[in-house]
Amino acid sequence: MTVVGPTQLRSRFAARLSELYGREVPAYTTLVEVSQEVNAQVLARLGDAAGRLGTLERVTAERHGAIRVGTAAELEQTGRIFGAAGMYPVGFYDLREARPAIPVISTAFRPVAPEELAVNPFRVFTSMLVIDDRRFFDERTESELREFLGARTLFPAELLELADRMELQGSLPPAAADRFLDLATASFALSAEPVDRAWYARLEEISSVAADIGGVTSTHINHLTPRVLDIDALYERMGRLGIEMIDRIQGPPRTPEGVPDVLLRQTSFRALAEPRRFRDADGSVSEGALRVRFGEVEQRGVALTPEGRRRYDELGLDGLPGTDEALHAEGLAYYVRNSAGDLTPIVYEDFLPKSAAGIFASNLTGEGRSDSRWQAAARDAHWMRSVLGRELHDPYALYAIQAEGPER
Ligand code: OOG
Ligand code: NI
Repeated sequence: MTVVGPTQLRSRFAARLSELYGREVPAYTTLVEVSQEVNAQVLARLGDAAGRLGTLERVTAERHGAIRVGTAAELEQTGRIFGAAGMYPVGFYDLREARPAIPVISTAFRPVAPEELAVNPFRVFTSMLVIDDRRFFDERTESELREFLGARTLFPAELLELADRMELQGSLPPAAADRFLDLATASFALSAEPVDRAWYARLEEISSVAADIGGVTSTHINHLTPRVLDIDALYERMGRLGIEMIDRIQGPPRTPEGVPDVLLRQTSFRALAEPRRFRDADGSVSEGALRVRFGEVEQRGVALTPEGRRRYDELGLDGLPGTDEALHAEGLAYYVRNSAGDLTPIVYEDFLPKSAAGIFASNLTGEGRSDSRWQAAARDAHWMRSVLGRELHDPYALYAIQAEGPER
């Protein structure tokens, strides 16, 4: 009987969630199938060069998910569950600054060591509602949200105990690992619990993201994203299959053949109407539908340095040279030199706030409402670190270590 370590737990967790989401949102399965067809074609066309941003095994298994929570305590618990699977918080994103503004702050849980990323880079973009931000929530709504969120339990105590045991001991016996996976996967399934119609509608007027988080008694995967090696080919093919995609690909434009891809390009299909049960003021329960969950796909390129990123944010791709050698020599992107002396790009493992806001926005049901006369509630990376009770990694520091090799 061999024990289960965090790496295996993460691979199995990603596979279990993928299976769950495929059952819940069948169009996701189509997206995964089309991604795999496109990846096979790119491999046939480019041969070994197709693997320059990760092996085909890595890319085929690669997923990111998104979840949304409501309180600091829920975020801390999320950190423990993902920590058990070797996924740690990286980066701080403030989507309240986006247009339209979304009342959340976010981080991404992911592996940080290159060997772990190479095996299974599963990452989960995790957002937390900022209920004391007066631009969105008045005093009464804040206190009602506090009460509603304080009364719910997202994760059973047994799951948190197993997670803590895994982090403390570095492994779990097989039966305990199975139990962890059952409980963790179930925590992210769509709940059949009726939604309070009036409460949900009230929050939805402020923001549909606020309603999705604070209007229901559980959390759920909001989307799950496979990785594709040619997102333009995928976009076109999904259109031909009759699946309505958002109107554009977010992030940098397509680069000409031979020019390195940078950062992250993403697109999604629109949230689908899913049957949900509602409870009315008189206590009666009826069937209805909500459009919340969607499918997304992404293509990843080389990670940019702070200077490369500054140029990209200011000038787009025009601000960057078109070869690996020049990107490396000018200190604009991260590479490692392999034994043959060639440059291997370091994959961008994180997210882009503008694209994230675009992904959120394309699936909002209404404009939402915010009052700019109020000050923003103060939130930053330090705040998030203290809530998580664990290190909040700086993505650039991780890429720099990867590029330079471990310090001796
Ligand atoms: C998260 C949206 C951000 C991405 O890929 O940029 C995201 C959400 O909808 O909860 O997943
Ligand atoms: Ni996403």
